[in-house]
Amino acid sequence: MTGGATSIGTRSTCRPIAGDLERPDGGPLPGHNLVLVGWGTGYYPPANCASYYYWVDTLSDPCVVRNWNDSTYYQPGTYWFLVAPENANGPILYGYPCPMGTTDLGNDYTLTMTVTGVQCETEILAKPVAHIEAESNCADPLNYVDTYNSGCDAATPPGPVQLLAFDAANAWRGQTFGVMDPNSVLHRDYDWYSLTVTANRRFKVYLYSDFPSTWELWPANNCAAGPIEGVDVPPCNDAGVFTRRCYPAGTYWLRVYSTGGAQCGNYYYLALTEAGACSLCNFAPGGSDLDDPCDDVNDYDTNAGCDDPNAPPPHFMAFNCAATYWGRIYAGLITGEPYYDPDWFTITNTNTNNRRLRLTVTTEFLAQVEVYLSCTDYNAGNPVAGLFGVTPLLVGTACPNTTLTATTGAAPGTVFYGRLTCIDQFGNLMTEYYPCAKGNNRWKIVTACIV
Ligand SMILES: [Ca+2]
Ligand SMILES: [Ca+2]
Ligand SMILES: [Ca+2]
Ligand SMILES: [Ca+2]
Repeated sequence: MTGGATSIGTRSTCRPIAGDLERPDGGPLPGHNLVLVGWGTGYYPPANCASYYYWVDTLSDPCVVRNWNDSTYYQPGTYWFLVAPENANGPILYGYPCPMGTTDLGNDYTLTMTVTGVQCETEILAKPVAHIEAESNCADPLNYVDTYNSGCDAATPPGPVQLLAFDAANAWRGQTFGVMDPNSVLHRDYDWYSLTVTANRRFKVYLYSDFPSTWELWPANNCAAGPIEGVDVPPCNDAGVFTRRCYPAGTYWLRVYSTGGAQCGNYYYLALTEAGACSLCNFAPGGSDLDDPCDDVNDYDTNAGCDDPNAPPPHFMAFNCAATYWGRIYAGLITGEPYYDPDWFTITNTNTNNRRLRLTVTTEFLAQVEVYLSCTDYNAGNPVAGLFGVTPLLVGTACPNTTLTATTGAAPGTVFYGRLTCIDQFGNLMTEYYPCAKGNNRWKIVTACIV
């Protein structure tokens, strides 16, 4: 792919349709709707035809121009796309034959791809830094043995970590790589740093990289513990991101790596900025402790609501109009696959007059809260006015919290469908870093139906 708009697809050779319904590797087609499907080789998404790695899957009606925008960042590499006839019921195997003599029954299409370049290496290299990472790793990245800043990724952990002091004057410039081997295993360079806070602090991790990157905070010298928190940062994000947590005095380790593929030698800038005093989130449960088990072993979920109608009933937690409830979410990996726990609830206006729903939400994590009048409205992205928001992250905030109030009253008998999920600092749904075993996953909702 290169920048700019390119017409990459027109029907150039008419073949029997059954012959067109093949994946590049000859494997079976996915069992869901598509007209355009993509796979990647060389870099993320990897050359793996498993359904997990599809990143295009969009259906178009005849003679309707369908636009599709992808937020994935692609490193240089080769990517495959498949165009196939299909409708909402699945592949169309008959009905669009090749032109017969002068009769054309209509099987042409045009596909245009526009690629927007993202590049900030020049800007990263222009930033003043105090330290330049002395790690040379491009001679043979697939077999690189990191003895420089390998931390908990060392062959025998813990390996070395580099000191990262606060403020931009102590910034680092690093380099990394994320390279796929012939077996589609991504090999990465992990860079570990050590930081110390002398009192309760929340701070920004300023990771400005020329590739999608991730930072994680770990307890120092405790590789078995795993990360305390982490976030995926888009490339060329020239800004810091506040930690979700308030960190008590102590030493922590910071791990930086490419979220997906990255060309060997790609640069990043790393600094810790805007450290501020903060209060720990001492969550105070109250009201009804719901039977909302945190289950990241089997993903057993009885309140998956509109997200998963195949989950065990009853699908929603039934809340009253004026009460307090608390429960738990999780976001983590189950047998290696990312999962999350949406918590859905219903509230019925049982009053005899119109009422506005008000929700006061307190969480140990960053939450998104949204309310709909039906699952159809949820699928259409049409929340109740005033009832869509997040528990925001502020430097001094103890536990994230917010109050959302509907802008207009709802008639007696109206049923509200509410959803609470865990998000990151960019507002993205989280599927990592909140496994059940580590806690910090409780929420509390105070409901009210007001005039
Ligand atoms: Ca490095
Ligand atoms: Ca390294
Ligand atoms: Ca839950
Ligand atoms: Ca749930």
